[in-house]
Amino acid sequence: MTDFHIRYGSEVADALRDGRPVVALESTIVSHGLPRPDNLRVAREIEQAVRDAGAVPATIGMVGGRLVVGLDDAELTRLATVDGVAKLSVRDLALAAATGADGATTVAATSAVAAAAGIAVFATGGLGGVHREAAQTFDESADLVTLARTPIAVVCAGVKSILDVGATLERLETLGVGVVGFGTRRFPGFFITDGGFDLDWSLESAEQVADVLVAREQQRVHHGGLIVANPLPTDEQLDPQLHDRTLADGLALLERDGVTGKAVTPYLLAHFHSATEGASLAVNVRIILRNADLAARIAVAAAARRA
Ligand code: PSU
Ligand code: MN
Repeated sequence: MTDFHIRYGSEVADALRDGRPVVALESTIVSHGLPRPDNLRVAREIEQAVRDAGAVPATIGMVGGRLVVGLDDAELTRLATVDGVAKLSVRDLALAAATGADGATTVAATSAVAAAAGIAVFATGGLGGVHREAAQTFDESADLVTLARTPIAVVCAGVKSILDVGATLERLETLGVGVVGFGTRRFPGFFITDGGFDLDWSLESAEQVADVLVAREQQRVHHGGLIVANPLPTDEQLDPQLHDRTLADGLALLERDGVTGKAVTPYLLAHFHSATEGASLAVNVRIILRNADLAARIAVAAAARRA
């Protein structure tokens, strides 16, 4: 019989067995979110940032139909460089496995797989959310509903301003997903420090975030996710005026080219990267590296509390 079980990288398997800190990483930002050839370099840098902070990176993806937690360098290279890598949400995982596909996991799929693997912390750039035309299109990322039922802490820089940020926060509240600002009470806007909305909760240290994870485990009441919103310092954000201009142009191009559905996020990201001549890419990379570092520190603190 064909074996579709999750395959673990050996380093990840050892760390999970020994209760050492592990941080899950997604592959959609590598295959669809960042331009080649920078994507492979950045993918490796993200893993290194996790290691530098004392945790083991577990990049998750699908290679030839096999779901892998802890891609090795050859597998990472394959997902970063070959054409036709599918963008996989949770609902696609079994379909892609049965058809032997190469696939990159979104925040939704990565969260679900990581939680199934017993990994409690996940670092990414930005979350998917409610799209601006959602009142007509119903386009809301499966990231939201998946986090409602998945016990994982996702470190991100909020949601991109290409989305309807206010509506996304409302949906997170409805869905029962915890949201906390790291060192801030303002929800970050990915490329920009301040996404324009207040948060109810703020924490100042990785140890405090780890306490939230422990509290949830001990209370056994809330079984959903926690979004740890980690803003860029203002001096590292994309120039807000450049950001607003680029966004307005990108939304107009989206309309002109008739781009819809799951192609919207990659399309707008590519537009930002080309229209800002790399400035948004540099900011995007900084976001991910900072989030990888914070996620690793949270995983380290959580492992120490469980020991
Ligand atoms: N945010 C980024 N880069 C990305 C994504 C989000 O900065 O590449 C990806 C993530 O994998 C996220 C997905 O889960 O886009 C959301 O896509 P959709 O809106 O189709 O659910
Ligand atoms: Mn969508």
